[in-house]
Amino acid sequence: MRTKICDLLGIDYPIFQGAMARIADSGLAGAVSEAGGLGIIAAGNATGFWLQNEIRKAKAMTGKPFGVNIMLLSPYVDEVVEVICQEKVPVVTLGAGDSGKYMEALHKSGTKIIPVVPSVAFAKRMAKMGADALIAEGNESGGHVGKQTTMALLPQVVDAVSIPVLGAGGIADGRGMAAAFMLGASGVQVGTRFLTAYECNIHKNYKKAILKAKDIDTVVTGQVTGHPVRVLRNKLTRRMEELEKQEIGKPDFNLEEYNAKFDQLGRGALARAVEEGDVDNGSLMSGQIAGLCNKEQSCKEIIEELISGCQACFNKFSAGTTETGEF
Ligand code: TUI
Repeated sequence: MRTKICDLLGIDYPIFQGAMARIADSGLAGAVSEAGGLGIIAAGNATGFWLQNEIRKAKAMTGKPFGVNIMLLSPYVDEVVEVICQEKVPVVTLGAGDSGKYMEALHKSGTKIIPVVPSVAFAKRMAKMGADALIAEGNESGGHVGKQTTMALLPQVVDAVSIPVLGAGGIADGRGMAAAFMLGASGVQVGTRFLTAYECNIHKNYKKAILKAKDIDTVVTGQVTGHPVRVLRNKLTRRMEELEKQEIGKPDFNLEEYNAKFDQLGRGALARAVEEGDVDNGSLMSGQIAGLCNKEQSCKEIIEELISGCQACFNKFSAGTTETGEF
C-alpha cells in the first residue's frame, strides 16, 4: 500500500504516528519507523537539549526516516528548530500555530515540512508558503483541536491544494484509514491508538483509562481560553467546567483573570497523567476514537492491523460487492 507520501518520505506505509507532547519520545517514534510507518518525536514544550538526545536515540534505534513535531506554542521553538536543522531530521510536522517563519531554515537543511491544518484557509496559506504536504486534523483528535470534523475538513483541504494531504482525527483502524483514502487522503496520522502500544511509555493508569474508555468519554476543555484541548473526562475537567460556569456569567467577567485561573488548574496536569498516573487530576489527552482502542499491542502489530484492515475494506467494497447486499 504505497502512496505519494511514501515516495516523498521514503517510508513503507502511509501511516504517521501522531505527535503527543510528553509522550511521543524516541522509544515510540523509533518503533513506529522501524515497523515501516513514520514515527514522530513530539518536541512539545521540551528544550533543544532534550530533543537532541531523543533524535540521537531514535537514530540509534532505526536507520529508517522519522520525524519531529514542533509545537509552535512552545517557548523553546527557536532552539528546537536549530536542533532539527543541525541533526538533519528528514521531516517535521508543525502544530498549534503558524509555521511560516521557520520554513526557510528547515527547507535549507533538507527537511520536509508538513504543517497540521485545522481549516481550508490555513491549508492554502501553508501550501503557498512551500509546505511539502499537509495533515488535515479534525476535532475528533486528542490534545489541541480545531473546530472542523475530519469528515468535513479532509476532502475540502484535498480539493484546495495540490500537495499530498494526510487525514487525522478519529482514525484508529483499517476502516478509518480506508475512509480517509476515500476522502482523498494520501495517508493517515494515528495518535490515540499508539497510546496503547507496548512501546508507549505512559503511566499504566493512563493506558488503562484509554483501554477502557467509551465513545462519549472525551471532552474539550479550554474553549474560552482559545486553546481547546480534548482529554478524557475526569475530576480535573469537571473543575474546569465548574470554573467556566462560575466565571462566564459574571457581569464583570475578565478574560485575563479567567485565563490565569484556568492555567492554574491545568499547570503540570499532563505530567501528572503521563508520569504519575493521576487519572483524577491529570490531563489525559485522548481522541474520540479511544473507545475503539481496546488492546495493548506492539507498534508493528498496530501498523500491520491498520494495513490489513484497510486492504480488507478495499477488497470488500470493490466491484460487484454492492450488488450482493452486503452493505
Ligand atoms: O498541536 C496539536 N495538538 C496538540 S499540541 C499539544 S500541547 C498543548 N497543550 C496545551 C495547550 C496547547 C497545546 C497537545 N495537542 N495538533 C495540531 C493542531 N494544530 N491542532 C490545531 C492546530 C492549529 C490551530 C490553529 C494550527 C494552526 C492554527 O492557527 C494558525 C493560524 O495562524 O491561523
